[in-house]
Amino acid sequence: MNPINSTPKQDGFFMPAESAPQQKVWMIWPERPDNWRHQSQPAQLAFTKVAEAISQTTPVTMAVSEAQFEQARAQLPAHIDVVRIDNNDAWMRDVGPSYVINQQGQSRGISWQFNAWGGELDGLYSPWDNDDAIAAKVCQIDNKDHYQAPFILEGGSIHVDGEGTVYTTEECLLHPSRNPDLSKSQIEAYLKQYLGAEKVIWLPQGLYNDETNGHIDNILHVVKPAEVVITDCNDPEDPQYPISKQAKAFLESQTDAKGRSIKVHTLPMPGPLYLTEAEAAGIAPSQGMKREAGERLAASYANYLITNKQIVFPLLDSQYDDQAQEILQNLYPDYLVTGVEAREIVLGGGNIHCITQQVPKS
Ligand code: KQY
Repeated sequence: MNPINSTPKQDGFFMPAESAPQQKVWMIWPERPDNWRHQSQPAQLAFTKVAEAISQTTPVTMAVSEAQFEQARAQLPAHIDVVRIDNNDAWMRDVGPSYVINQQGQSRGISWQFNAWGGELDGLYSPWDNDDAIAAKVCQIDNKDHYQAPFILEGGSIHVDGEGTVYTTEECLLHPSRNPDLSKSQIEAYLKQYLGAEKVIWLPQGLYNDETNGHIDNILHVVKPAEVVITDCNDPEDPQYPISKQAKAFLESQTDAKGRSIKVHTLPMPGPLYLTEAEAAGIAPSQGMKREAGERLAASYANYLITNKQIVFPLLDSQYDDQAQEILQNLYPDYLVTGVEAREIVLGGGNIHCITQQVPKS
């Protein structure tokens, strides 16, 4: 199917909140030896657990390379769909389509341009052509029309409230490795056109040492319109401390697309967590990704998925997991809140929100 030659806003489409009803969730089976240790087996188990957790409320489709197809089919429960799609890594949030809907309940995908979080300047791997092609393939498999956006963006660098507000970070979207030829106001205009939005809220920075250049989805999630939750930090000596304090103060100074003040909830910061010697030893080194023992992990409970009245959140630190669960259950009182062991996912540079992409019901 050819891309549509207009923008979602021109056609009356907008990106719905993640809490809107979903038809399914897409994921990608991990297999890169320079990102996932021990031939990706521990990561494959973690992804299997995430898929199983989501499938309690929402059907899951796993995209898998030809080489890994038999392995994935054998390991995943029969009710998880498995389809062959070539890939360069396993971050469906970033390489998959973001979806928009209209008032008639139709949905369409958006294929953003993808350059592996920074291309030749700052990217994590090369080539990335298979990843760049995934969004259009996913739309084709699901029989959805799609837009081809004329600029670089990863799905994890945006959050929306479904009522006209986009949340993003300057650190990522204004990074010279993304769209150096576009000004902030040009990027903002594109976001409004493609997400069908009216207002963009630019957080200065994302989580400390996040190799995506500070994706919003690793520091903040939208609970409901005019309510967000961010990762806090209580140690003034920690580099995350000023980032979290600035984020909270900044958000509280803003109003959303409908003019409402924004209420900011907080989640504890796990750890701080670091890559261990044993973990580093299991990863095949490569140029783009820093995987040295002692490296600070960009770990955050805010990197959770909302799917059909369920929250699937990462278990990262036994000292704080229960507290995170309780906070999320209070924020989403009528939701099933499911924690999944996610150390192996954070070792790859992201978490549950980053490895999933929801398709809205249409
Ligand atoms: O969205 C994400 N957080 C993806 C992280 C990619 C890291 C690649 N190693």
